[in-house]
Amino acid sequence: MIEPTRLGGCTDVALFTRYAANPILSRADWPYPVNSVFNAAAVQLPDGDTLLLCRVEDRTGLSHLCSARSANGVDGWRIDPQPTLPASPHDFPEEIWGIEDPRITYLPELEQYAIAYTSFARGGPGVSLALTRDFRSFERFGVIMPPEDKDAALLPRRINGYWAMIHRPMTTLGAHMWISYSPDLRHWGNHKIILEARRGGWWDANKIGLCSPPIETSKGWLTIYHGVRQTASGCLYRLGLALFDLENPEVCLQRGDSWIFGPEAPYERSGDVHDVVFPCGQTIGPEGDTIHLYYGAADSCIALATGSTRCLLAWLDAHSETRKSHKA
Ligand code: BMA
Repeated sequence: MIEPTRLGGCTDVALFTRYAANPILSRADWPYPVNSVFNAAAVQLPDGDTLLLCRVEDRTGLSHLCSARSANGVDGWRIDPQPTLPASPHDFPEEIWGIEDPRITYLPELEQYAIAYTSFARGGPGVSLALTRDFRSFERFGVIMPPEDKDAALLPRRINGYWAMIHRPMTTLGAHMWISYSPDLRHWGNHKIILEARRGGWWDANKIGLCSPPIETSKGWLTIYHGVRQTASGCLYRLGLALFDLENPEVCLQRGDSWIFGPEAPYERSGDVHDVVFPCGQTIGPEGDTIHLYYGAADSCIALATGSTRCLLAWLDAHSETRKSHKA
């Protein structure tokens, strides 16, 4: 668990610093022909390597997942020579149009990594789950949240005896973040809204969704989410912060009032889909504070930005809607 030791000395102007040599991975790096690589899950493996499980869109337009490993998490990526986790529509028809946007959570109780990802078929996007120990063989659970649902990640431990998963169903209520619980990772229930998209002119009006898996800190689950604003020239994807209670993650303790990161660099502003920053994973530095945030940029490449857990918590203290309703 990460302790916020010192809350002073943080700049609230730039909470994340882009890596100077961004993007760190793009289609030119791929060992087989692809259209784009983006929206990667991230995890630090026991041998110290950073593993990115990248969404790769091939030239059929459909996506699969492919691993890239690096000793420093920045360069020297070793990319699997073929798809690591291809869609498997024969056994899982909900994957007929591919699989997308994974999030990885290590589950110490099972000594396995849980990968929540979007499976895409005629009914729309749903949430599927797979477990793995090594990112080479996978136990696939199939679809665990039916369409339309996406942007899912598990919490790393049970809450009151149940696994917990944050996800984003589309309902008649809108595109809000929900939490659901399961005794066995297969059967999910007790669904509750935990954070709502705001309305009107807000930066996170229209749609919100979880980005990377929440970070466990002593103050709560520090959560980066994306907010979508529809404009006359398309959607703008930006990032915001919220903090949820450690033992009752249905309770939003704080929600930032403005976005903390948005498309500015050329590789974020222009690509297959303009004006998108979309993180699905992060690793935490050995000192327990530095966040290495891996994000898809403009649905075309993978970029890296670095921040501080301590500073994000300090910023939330200064800029959140604490004690106000988290609804707009
Ligand atoms: C979202 C997801 C992401 C994508 C983003 C922008 O709905 O599908 O995979 O990066 O749109 O196109």
